[in-house]
Amino acid sequence: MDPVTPRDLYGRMLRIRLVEEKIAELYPEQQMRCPVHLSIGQEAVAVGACAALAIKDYAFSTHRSHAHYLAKGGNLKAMLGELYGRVTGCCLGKGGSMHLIDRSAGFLGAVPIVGSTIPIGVGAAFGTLLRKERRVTLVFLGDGATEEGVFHEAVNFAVLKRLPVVFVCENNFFSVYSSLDVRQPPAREIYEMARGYGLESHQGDGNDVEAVYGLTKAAVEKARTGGGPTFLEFKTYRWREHCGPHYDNHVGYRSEQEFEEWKARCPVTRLKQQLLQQGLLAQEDLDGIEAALIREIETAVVFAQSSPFPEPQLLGAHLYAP
Ligand SMILES: Cc1ncc(C[n+]2csc(CCOP(=O)(O)OP(=O)(O)O)c2C)c(N)n1
Repeated sequence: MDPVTPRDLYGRMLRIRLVEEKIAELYPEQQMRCPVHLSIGQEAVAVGACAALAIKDYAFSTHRSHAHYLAKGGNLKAMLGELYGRVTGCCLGKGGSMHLIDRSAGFLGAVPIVGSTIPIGVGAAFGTLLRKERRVTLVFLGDGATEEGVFHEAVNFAVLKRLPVVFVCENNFFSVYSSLDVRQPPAREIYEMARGYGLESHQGDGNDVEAVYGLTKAAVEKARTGGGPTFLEFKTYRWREHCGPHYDNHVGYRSEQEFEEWKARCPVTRLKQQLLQQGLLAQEDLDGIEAALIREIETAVVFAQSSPFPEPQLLGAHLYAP
């Protein structure tokens, strides 16, 4: 694996931010007909965690999949093609935003059913162990997914079989409009609950990409050398509405003050300021990185928008394994 620099981490986070802001800008045109769950504000978890993986390692995601897919190296054109429902999409345009997959990048998939990729990821890890591959599987999940039965069954099995899995829980405090206070006991931290299953478990700052990278790297190395699974909880915050391109603070499920406090801790701006202060990058470098990303995204959008829709006969294809 190549060494990862703070500059890389910054570029990867900014790329995801700009891609999702572009999606938010274009979504009201109603050409993307699938629901979209944006990770704007949460980029550090996706980037820090995936930077600790090798390409051959596996990652699994959720309904909020764009950042995970891109951070693992998923193809941007195929992602946007999928959101536009075009045949050039990673699921031939039949899946949409919540069914991203790029096997060449080890991104084995996202599924909209909350919690459902946790057992799929654990199963994939079991397969790598049986085949004696030195691959690590990383499973992204939300705080809400820890309330699903499959979470508990899958974590137990991973511990029992000492599987090479890293569970990365993005705790953004909400399941749609329901805060953690109305869903889980107040004095219980998610990572402590997971620890009860007998696996190493840590909590970290999900808006600090280097902290995420450090904790995940240690967990990945442990998994690769037969040390078994680790659970990591990263607290972070989603800026936009649960599903869609807009802001929804007016609905009343969270306060404007809370939102502003988290926005002030933007993971992208935070690393940018650090890079400038430490003299690792100058403003011209930052401008250059951003301009190149904007060009890449514009090209990918044009590619997706000008791709054909799938032919009707493709509708029934790929439903069953050959
Ligand atoms: C089994 C199941 N129950 C309910 C839903 C509806 N739903 C979609 S996303 C979501 C919230 C999940 O919250 P969390 O796992 O914390 O992820 P976040 O949206 O915060 O990223 C819910 C309840 C679903 N897709 N699947």
